[in-house]
Amino acid sequence: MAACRIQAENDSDYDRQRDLKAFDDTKAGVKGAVDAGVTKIPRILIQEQRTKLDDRPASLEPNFSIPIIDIEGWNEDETRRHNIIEKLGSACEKWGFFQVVNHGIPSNILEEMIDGIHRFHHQDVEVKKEFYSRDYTKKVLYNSNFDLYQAPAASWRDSLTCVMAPNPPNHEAIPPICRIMKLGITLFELLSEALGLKPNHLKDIGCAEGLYVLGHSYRACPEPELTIGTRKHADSGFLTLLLQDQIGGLQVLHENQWVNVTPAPGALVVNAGDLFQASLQLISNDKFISVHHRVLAKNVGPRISVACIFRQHLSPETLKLISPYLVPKQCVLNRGADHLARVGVGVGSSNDTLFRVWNQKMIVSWGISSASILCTQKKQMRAQ
Ligand SMILES: O=C(O)CCC(=O)C(=O)O
Repeated sequence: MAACRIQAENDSDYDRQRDLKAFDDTKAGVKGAVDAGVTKIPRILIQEQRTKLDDRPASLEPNFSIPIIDIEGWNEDETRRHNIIEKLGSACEKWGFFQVVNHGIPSNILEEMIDGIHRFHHQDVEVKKEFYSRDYTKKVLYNSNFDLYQAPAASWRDSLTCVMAPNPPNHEAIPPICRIMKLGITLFELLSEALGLKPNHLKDIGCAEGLYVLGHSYRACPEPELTIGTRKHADSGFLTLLLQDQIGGLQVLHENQWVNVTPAPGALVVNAGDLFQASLQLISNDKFISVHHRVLAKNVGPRISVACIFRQHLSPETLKLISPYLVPKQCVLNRGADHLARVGVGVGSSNDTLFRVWNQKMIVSWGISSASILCTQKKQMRAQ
């Protein structure tokens, strides 16, 4: 049935750009389509190019589940701290993902975060339209699919985006986010130690300075098998702390199998991003991995999640230098060594695929794209 619909829609005169623009112009996102009563999902949201891996069901193997790590008392007793550091290190090495419980953020704050995002998405479209934008220099904006015009298929998801640090948007401080930053700093401290570094190392190289928050809403979908909530990707930043409600749908790619990240009450899901893996490469010899994950569309919802991503936002005033770094050859080929020299990055060949940064400087916004390419190469190598 699903295959028939995809085939029938494979006609050559289909004007996808027109449909994308019409969808974007509603400024109402996926919720708008649901409110309009769609029973068949719009074509722009159909995942036509699926691979066998995309369709593989989640692993039922009982040993395959994301580690849940209790960090209560991490700062109270040396043995306990050591134990926690070992567990965090091992989770980042084997999975690139873990869930953290007893992290000190009260459950009512977590519930309030979920409710706040739900309330935002649930508002009248006329109110939300004010925020609808694709201008990513804005600190607060809402849209459906940040990559709507680039992705092979749109995802069944609307998102509110807020750049919370540095320089939070100009209104009252938001306490839950302050707590997320505090927890992030704690994790960076423990993860530094897990790598045998000084506790402040990751904080000192700037990992905890930028915070980018995405509040997603995944509506109940009439044809979940034809689309996806969030397509397979790895995060571009250093570390992501994700709060999800109890509906589920998040899956992690582990040993070539999709594994459900089953919601655990009060837990935050944590994963290392591309920038983390790449910037630690020289120090940790690829110990911590940034792995692919995705969110399935479901026929129940709305599912709400809040992704708090530690990374610099791409605005000039927040550019930051980090070092040392490796630049993938492809980036050098794409951008040109002259361009790199102009932005202060020297390159020289170290082997066939990687170019080492000579003057040990890297601009993070540049780093995000090169880190992604570097990590994609690594992921491909791991999959072979
Ligand atoms: O909604 C989720 O559970 C995951 C979202 C995600 O992967 C992202 O925002 O990058």
